[in-house]
Amino acid sequence: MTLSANHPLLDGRTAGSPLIAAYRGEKPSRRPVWFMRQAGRSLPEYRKLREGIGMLDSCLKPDLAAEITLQPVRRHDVDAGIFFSDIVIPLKLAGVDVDIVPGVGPVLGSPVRTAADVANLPELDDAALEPIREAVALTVAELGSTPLIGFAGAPFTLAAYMVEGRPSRDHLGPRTMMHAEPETWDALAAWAADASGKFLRAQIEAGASAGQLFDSWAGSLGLADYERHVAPASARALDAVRDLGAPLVHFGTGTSELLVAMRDVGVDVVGVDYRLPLAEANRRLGGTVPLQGNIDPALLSAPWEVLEQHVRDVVASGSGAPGHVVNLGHGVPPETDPEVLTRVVSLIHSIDQ
Ligand code: 1CP
Repeated sequence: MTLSANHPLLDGRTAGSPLIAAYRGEKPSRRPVWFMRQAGRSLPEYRKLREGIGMLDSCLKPDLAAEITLQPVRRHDVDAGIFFSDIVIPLKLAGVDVDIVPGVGPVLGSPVRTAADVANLPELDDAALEPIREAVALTVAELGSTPLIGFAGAPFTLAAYMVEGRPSRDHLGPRTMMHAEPETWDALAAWAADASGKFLRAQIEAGASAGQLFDSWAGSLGLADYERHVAPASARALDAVRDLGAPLVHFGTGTSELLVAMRDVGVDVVGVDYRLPLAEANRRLGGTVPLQGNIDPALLSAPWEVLEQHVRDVVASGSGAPGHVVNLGHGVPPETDPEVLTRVVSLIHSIDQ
């Protein structure tokens, strides 16, 4: 099935938007910007809505997820909404015992460590994705000509939580498994790819105009491991949505050495973290794809003059790429003053293209 005729990408709402034009390497009417984690704890209106409601519960209440997605778009004049959800939602909807513990992150009741654990993983039933489709439909009905970006976790980042059972720094569990038990690893990565692929497909079919695959922790891998044990599964997740024709973005942190391999899983746009100047990322990629990034989130709390110069440098560094969507080099820190984000958006829109 392809997109329905009344999808925002096909009915004239978002195809000409600055975000989609830049993602397609066309000249946008203004320089597009959005922020990873623009929804969430930096916004007082988010903290108020979330009072007394668990993170995963809030993702599964369609009216709440839609409202939280819309909050930063109304406030900041950003060029896209990012769907409010989490990379572990497809696990939860498949029936895996997972929760997001405040101050910690995703925690599994039983980590997935053996071939039997992997074989026992429940399949994600398409019908379980109904709350996601409903939330996306409510969101795009309000967004009008502003595109919604759907997302999913890449198999490595998801598997990192599944094997460790909780956030970890070095991701030793999954990195050991891919060498010690490659067949178990391949089966786990394929399971995660299929769950993420279905989650992303549900969002795009229901109205998202682009999709971003987050491989946040891929930077803990060397290039050989990435190419051999991870890239095929990431390509498999994206294979689930390619026929829909929505632009696809691939982002991870600490991935300066992986950018070419991350492009080669088959994406239209590469997200760059704050460590590598965009001009160097563009050189490594041979000028083949638009880039997204990469304001250092740490500078959001620096004096305005320092931040302004950094934003201008990022814009100048990205100007040689075939397209540039301004973003942060990772998510908005929760303690960020939201008025600073609004000011950054208006600065970016004011700089000549
Ligand atoms: O109660 C809260 O506010 C919990 C914080 C929170 C939020 C706001 C979590 C827990 N998830 C989310 C929403 C979320 N997660 C979004 C939508 C919001 C937006 O971007 O505006 C998205 C895109 C994600 C994706 C996500 N979840 C990633 C990839 C992006 C990234 O930041 O690298 C990852 C790694 C997760 C796992 C996760 N979920 C939550 C936390 C605190 C974490 C990270 C834990 C860790 O350090 O490993």
